[in-house]
Amino acid sequence: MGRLHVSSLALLLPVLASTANAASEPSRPRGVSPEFAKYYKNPETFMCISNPTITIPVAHVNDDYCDCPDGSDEPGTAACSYLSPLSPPQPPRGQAGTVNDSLALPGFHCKNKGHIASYLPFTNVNDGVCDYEVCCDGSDEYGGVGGVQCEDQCAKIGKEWRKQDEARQKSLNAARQRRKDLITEAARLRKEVEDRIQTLQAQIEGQALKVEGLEKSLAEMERAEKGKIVKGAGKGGKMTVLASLAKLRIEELTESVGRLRTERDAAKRKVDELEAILSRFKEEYNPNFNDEGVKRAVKAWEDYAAQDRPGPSEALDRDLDDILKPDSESAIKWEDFETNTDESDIEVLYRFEEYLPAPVRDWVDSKLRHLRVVLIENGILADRSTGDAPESKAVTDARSQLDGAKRELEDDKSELTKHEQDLNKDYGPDSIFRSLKDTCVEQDSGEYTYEHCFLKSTTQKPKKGGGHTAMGNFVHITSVTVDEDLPADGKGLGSGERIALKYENGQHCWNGPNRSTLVVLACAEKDEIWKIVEQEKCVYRMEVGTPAVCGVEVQKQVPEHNEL
Ligand code: MAN
Repeated sequence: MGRLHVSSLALLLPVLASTANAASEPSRPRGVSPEFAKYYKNPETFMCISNPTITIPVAHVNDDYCDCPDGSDEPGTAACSYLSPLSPPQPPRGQAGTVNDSLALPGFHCKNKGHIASYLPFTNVNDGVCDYEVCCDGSDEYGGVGGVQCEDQCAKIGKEWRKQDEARQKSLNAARQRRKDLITEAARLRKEVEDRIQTLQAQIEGQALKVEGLEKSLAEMERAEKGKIVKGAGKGGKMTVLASLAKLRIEELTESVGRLRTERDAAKRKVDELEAILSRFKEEYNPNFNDEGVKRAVKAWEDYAAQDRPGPSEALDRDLDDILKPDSESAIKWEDFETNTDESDIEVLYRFEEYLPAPVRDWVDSKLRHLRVVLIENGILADRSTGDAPESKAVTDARSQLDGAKRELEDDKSELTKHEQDLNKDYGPDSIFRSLKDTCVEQDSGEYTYEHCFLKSTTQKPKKGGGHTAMGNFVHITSVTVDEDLPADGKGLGSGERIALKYENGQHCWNGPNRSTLVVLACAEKDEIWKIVEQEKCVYRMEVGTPAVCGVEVQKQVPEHNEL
């Protein structure tokens, strides 16, 4: 709002105490707030507030001459304004000032009826300018002879302010609700992590037992393997070769049987078709035509049809089906022959127990196995299961099962560590940033579009295209003290302690540091970037609005050692 400038002559005019704008409350001199009224009650004398030993006649209050060292005798003029702090006036203090040459009063009190009372710096009192922004009632100017008459605009200004305030309150309520939702969501996400931790812990317990069991069974299998006499040097004996040749041959034969069956079925369909034609021919020909050729043909067909020609039996077809089925139960289990088949033929000969009667053979076999293992384990017999000899499929399977189980166990353990660390991470007040994590907002500024992804990164994207520049990755939550005028739309930091997010180690700046960004947050109805400043080369600061910080009391951060 513009200020009304008037002749400076008015400033020279003496101002009478308790005259303008205070008619309804004669006991309170002009410019005195209810808070300080008690100091001005005595009808005879006035004691300077901070220096009560100094007393002056009441007539000297507001006489435009500064008598008290704390300026308290001039609450309604600018006479003591040289004592004034430059700006802004201090908020009302419960207790009057005690330092001698500083003002006892926070400023000139404007009653602003119909709006909100406030203090104006004494330097602005009776200066010929109506300071409606603070004093909407115009009481800051002496309206007497030669003074400036400022009309009371509180009704209009107050109405407008209330309208805006209502909108502000509405927006603030929406922001608060959004913050509540974010907190609920954050708690849900945290619970999810806690549940996952529980599941993983149980899973890890079970998995560890499984690994233990598999280790045991592998060890047992390997031990049993050592006892097998039929281990070869790994090159494979004749049995192996024979088995693989037989497998190949059988595969070829199976393929041929399949092909032949298909051909047979096709031929049969053809014969059936031809037989149908001839049969119809016999039914339909005219025997009265004495055509010898036709008669011979009919006779030949009758002879052919009279013969008994059995077709392929269903049982045979079923057998063929079984042979051709790749997973048929009756199929030979080649793996049984392919594994462990690296025995040498000589070794087969040495399995003499196979020549013994069954009961004796079993007994001898078990004793021999045990003896072999003992001899191997005591270094008397060479361990032929080691070296380049391939191990049995059973052992390979057991090993790969064990490896798989170990891998799963390790995966679960590292996921558990990740979640446990996450629970200890700082996600801000009420863990609210847990629900905003990775949420991104963008804003154009100059030749770039800037992006901020909460707790993740900041990025600079050239509007004309081209590569993006990383401006930092999230490091920690901190706080900063700010002191800025709040714009009319409320989209700014204001003053006080604010939560800030630090992003470091972005793309290296030529002839400079790695890019970094400090994102300072203030309350807003929705997440948005308000302002981006490159404070120094490649050191950025973003001002971001978010409901996440609405109503949050921020504690001032203890400065880090290197900042002292
Ligand atoms: C780019 C941008 C700027 C930065 C310069 C430094 O142009 O990242 O913000 O100042 O590089 O060379």
